[in-house]
Amino acid sequence: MVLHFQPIFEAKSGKVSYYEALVRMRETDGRIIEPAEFIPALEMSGEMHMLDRWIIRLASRMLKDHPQLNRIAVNLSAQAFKDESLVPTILDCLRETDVDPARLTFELTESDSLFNLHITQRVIADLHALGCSFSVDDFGSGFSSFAYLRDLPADYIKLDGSFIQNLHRNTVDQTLVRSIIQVVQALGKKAVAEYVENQEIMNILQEMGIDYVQGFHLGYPLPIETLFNAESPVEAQSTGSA
Ligand code: G
Ligand code: MN
Repeated sequence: MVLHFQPIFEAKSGKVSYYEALVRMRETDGRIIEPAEFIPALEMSGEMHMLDRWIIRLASRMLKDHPQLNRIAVNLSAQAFKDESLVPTILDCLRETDVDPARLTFELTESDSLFNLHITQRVIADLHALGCSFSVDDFGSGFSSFAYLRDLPADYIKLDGSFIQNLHRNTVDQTLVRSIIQVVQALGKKAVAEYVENQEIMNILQEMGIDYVQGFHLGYPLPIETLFNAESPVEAQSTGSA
């Protein structure tokens, strides 16, 4: 297992704000396998929390060894949130590495967040008490209502990529995304867009006042060895206009 890091940019300044840690499996022949191919098996066998723990430990070590990583968003599974040892594990990793908790954000998908809202609310409160932040992933893909969004003390809401991918040619998506951004910001949270795949999408999102952007147009997920060599400034991000 390896972690790849994909940059997430602050839309206004065009600067990298943080990185999402994405887990990959590396075959002995060097072939990279995407999580969709191995996570379902881990979930079915009830071993997903082992991976969650491994990722938290490795992410903390990476933060310690690579100050340039600034902050990392780590994806957690629904199982992790039901696991009583999650918060102690995080605390343990942070203590061991002496990393500032503010450098860790935890992401949970919308559907997993809402599966048991009370547990999620409690874990978010615990994470906040440690000094970490929390992000809802794939927002809009499930069945959540605005009431859930209001009651979830998340710091970041990441809009599902399916709303973003065709933003430049779908006016319905434009209307939805604009209103989600408004609601998210009215609730005092930050709006993040994933799957920004071209400059047209980027321009539309900037005009809508998005807070953070992520996607293949801006930066691919890369192993730490190549991450900082490959990064180049992204066109028109800093201008804030089309
Ligand atoms: O659905 P979810 O948010 O979990 O998707 C994360 C995956 O999406 C990662 O494995 C990453 O490689 C991939 N990804 C990241 N940026 C883009 C993008 O711009 N377009 C597409 N199609 N996939 C992306
Ligand atoms: Mn994610």
